[in-house]
Amino acid sequence: SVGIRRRLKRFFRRDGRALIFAMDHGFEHGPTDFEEYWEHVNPKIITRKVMRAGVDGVMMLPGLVRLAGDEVKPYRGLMIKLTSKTNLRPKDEQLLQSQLGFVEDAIKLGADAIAATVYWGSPQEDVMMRQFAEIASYAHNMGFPVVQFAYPRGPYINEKYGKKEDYRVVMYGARAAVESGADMIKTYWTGSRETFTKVVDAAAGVPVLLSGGAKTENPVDFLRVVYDVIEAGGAGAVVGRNIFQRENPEPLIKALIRVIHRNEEPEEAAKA
Ligand code: FBP
Repeated sequence: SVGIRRRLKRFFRRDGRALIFAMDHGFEHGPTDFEEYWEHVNPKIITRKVMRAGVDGVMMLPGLVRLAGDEVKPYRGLMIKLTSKTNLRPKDEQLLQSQLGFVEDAIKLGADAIAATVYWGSPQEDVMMRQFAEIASYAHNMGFPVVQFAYPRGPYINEKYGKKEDYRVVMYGARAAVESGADMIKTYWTGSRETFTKVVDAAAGVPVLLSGGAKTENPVDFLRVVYDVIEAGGAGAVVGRNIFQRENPEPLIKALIRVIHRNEEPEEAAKA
């Protein structure tokens, strides 16, 4: 629909690419993720900083949007994620993300897109698939795009493929996201440009965004991954820890923007 297309454009520049700031870690990993630079546990402070540095959009759970949503500039994308899980349970019981909010409330909070996670390959895949279908159906009917965090995960994947970042399962997750109705996909780095190209191909034109991952000590290492994502045809990145675990995230954000929107080489972008 026109509504979906218009709202998608709030995230992407004319080049079809985006840098989105992610901050659902206080729920998903726990506040310890902010201990590297504790001031950033305050969503208003970090959101103000990342907006000033020039990110294209922000992703948060509903409660943080209520606290810090005013810091997201009105012409930038606001992605509200409606599923999560805590890190308080044993790892093998964390293979399900549950719904913690509703599309209607996210729309009232100003969402431009609605996000939900599916752990493809998890023993609880069925629950998340149905949850995603319900969220997507409601959002699409209201004219809102839906983002799927399409993460292959679970014991069978580890057993058969060795790791969840194997391109065969990452591209499978991306394809499942497309076929289940996602308008944007967020997924893992597969380790090489060649394999990530296959993920992008499997997504058949639906934008694929990189899920940032743990902070790299050397920012150039992270820029290199994002550079390869772009070269592979990816649409950009959704980045949390690499941004908020630095006291001053501005230089990295500016470098990421140069890599994503100007195709600059990582070393060059880091110097500027
Ligand atoms: P990062 O850039 O910090 O990896 O953030 C992206 C993200 O998907 C967050 O939205 C989420 O909280 C976290 O990663 C989940 O990571 P994992 O599932 O690996 O624990």
